[in-house]
Amino acid sequence: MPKALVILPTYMEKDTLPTVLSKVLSQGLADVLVIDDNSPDGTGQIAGAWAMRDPRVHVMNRPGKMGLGTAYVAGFRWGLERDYDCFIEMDSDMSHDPRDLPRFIEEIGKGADLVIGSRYIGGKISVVGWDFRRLLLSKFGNIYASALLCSRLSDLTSGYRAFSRKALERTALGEVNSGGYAFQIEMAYNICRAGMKAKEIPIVFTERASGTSKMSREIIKEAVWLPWRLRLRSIKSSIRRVLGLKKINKEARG
Ligand SMILES: Nc1nc2c(ncn2[C@@H]2O[C@H](COP(=O)(O)OP(=O)(O)OP(=O)(O)O)[C@@H](O)[C@H]2O)c(=O)[nH]1
Ligand SMILES: [Mg+2]
Repeated sequence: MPKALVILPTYMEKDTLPTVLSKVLSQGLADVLVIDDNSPDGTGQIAGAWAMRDPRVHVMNRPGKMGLGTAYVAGFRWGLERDYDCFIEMDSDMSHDPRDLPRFIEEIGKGADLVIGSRYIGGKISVVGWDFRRLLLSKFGNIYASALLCSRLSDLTSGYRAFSRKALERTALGEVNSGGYAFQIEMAYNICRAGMKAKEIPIVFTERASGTSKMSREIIKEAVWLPWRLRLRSIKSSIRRVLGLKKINKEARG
């Protein structure tokens, strides 16, 4: 079984983090890295106290709110420097069910490079507690991004997912600079474009019971522009490749 690390980014999650930690750890399948951005509600201290009494828990404290994307990149780098083979992203607000963990780890063990926990497999919607507006935003966002990026994945923005070590080693993490949902789209796109194996498994997403969402207008705007930015980037790299080939051919002839 691959050695797994669950990465939990936290900002103001003091009410839910203890439950998430105990449910994840009770599975006995993974270590945990909490990445806290100096939450004013003391979430970082809760995580720190937990790490003192359980060697499977690690904490990275950052000086201020720096965004979900950079938190995950920092977590991936931390895990890559150690001997983990499976890196799992999970929200710390109990929206993602820790009982799904074995399925993610199993798929990575079977050779997948990216396993996405999808809320929309087979045209179904597996979300509990969202109002119609929020559902529409998520569903439309996925249709929009998939269409522009020609992706067959049903849930590009899902934040419950697992990566293989290979997937992260082959991704230029320094070039991934999205903050919110766009980060999830960008990572999935990079991995699929590199020809690595992506798989979706069904999950049920449950709206957070306490705390507040960090979703903002900026995060939505970033996700709207990202597919265009990615398309442009791939066109540029194709042009560079063609020009490079032409130059090599010319040099070979001359
Ligand atoms: N370290 C860190 N964690 C963050 C940051 N922004 C969000 N998070 C965490 O990332 C996870 C997802 O954020 P949420 O606010 O739940 O966003 P969401 O799940 O997309 O939105 P909701 O469905 O409204 O909950 C949660 O565990 C947050 O605490 C950040 O800037 N830094
Ligand atoms: Mg959430």
